[in-house]
Amino acid sequence: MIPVSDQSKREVLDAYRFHGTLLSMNPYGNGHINDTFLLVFDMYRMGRLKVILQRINTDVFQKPQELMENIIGVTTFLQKKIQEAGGDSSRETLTLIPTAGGELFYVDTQGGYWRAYQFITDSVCYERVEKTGYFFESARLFGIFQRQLSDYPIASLHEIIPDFHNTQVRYEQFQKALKEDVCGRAQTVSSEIRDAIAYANLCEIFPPLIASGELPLRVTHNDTKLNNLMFDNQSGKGLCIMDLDTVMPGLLAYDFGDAIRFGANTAAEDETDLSRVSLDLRLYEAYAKGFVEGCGSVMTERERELLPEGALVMTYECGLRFLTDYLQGDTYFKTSYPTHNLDRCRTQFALLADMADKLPAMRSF
Ligand code: ADP
Ligand code: GN1
Ligand code: MG
Repeated sequence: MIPVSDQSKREVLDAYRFHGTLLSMNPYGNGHINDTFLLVFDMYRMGRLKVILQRINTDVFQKPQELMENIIGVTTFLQKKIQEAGGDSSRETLTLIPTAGGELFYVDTQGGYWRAYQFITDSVCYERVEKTGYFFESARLFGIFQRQLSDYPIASLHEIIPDFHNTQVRYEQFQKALKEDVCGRAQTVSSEIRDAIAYANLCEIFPPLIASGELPLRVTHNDTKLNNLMFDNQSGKGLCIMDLDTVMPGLLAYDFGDAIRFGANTAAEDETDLSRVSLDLRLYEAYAKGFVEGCGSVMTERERELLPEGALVMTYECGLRFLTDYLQGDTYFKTSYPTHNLDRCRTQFALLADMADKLPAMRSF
């Protein structure tokens, strides 16, 4: 993606014609994909108002109109459900802000796609699990999200990134990147390549279960990192699920597994001291309880049994994706330094090795 230019910023601000005086517009959050900005406005006697403005990553999301159709569909559906349940839909789900012309996204003259969301007020987003109770809460909320979307018209969703969690396809993409080795990096990552090959049998777990109908495809989030949800400041309860770009048909095990991969790791996703990386079984158990409780009767017995496998497969797949991106010259994930993707890959494979040892314990919960 080309960097966001001042010209684009001016255009998008013109298009939205937000009320109030703009006090600041700064890059915000730690997402790996979109360009996110926090805008703060002085609303005269009414204090300050925050807005999230995002430029969609169109290298990753090549059909941004379809992406926005999904998001409009899902947020409208959730708003209705939340209101019917007596909730506050402006805090419990995302609300798109229209442009002055009434559109829910804006295309600048450089072809950049922009959208604006109301900032979720009185809430906090965590990059790491600070208390076990928060992790339980995040799981419960992702489970409730599942339940809320259980009657969403699945066929109306565009498959925004085909094969997003098709680990077999991710493996093929890794093999292709390895063969092409466009940056000449393959020779420096032989140990990671060995790991990628050694765990490749994980690719085979889910496809037959989907094909046989043993596991149903549901409307899943597919990117359930802890920093994709907000907690209420006052109660500490899970409040709002964000980053709806990858809402697509998927498995419950994917949503469960990706959250474990990120949140139940005793170290950060890009930790360089691998001795600090492991699966925290207490956090695993808390998440499993919260997710089962949140999903309620939506989750089948077979889906529950296969949650631990979801954690292994999602961790493996993410490691593969970081390695593939490293081999391809860091074109997909945002990185802060040259070996960032490699460091991320290493943590995922280290975590995976620990998960493989702890699989019996994970299954016992
Ligand atoms: P990415 O796809 O790049 O991960 P996200 O949609 O997850 O982008 O946004 C990045 C970060 O911005 C989130 O982790 C969160 O901290 C913050 N954020 C996004 N939307 C909102 C919102 N409506 N209110 C408050 N914070 C938000
Ligand atoms: C990306 O957008 P973000 O930072 O929430 C990625 C996820 C990965 C994750 C790894 C659309 O999530 O699939 O699991 O990075 N999102 C996309 O941290 O590829
Ligand atoms: Mg995100």
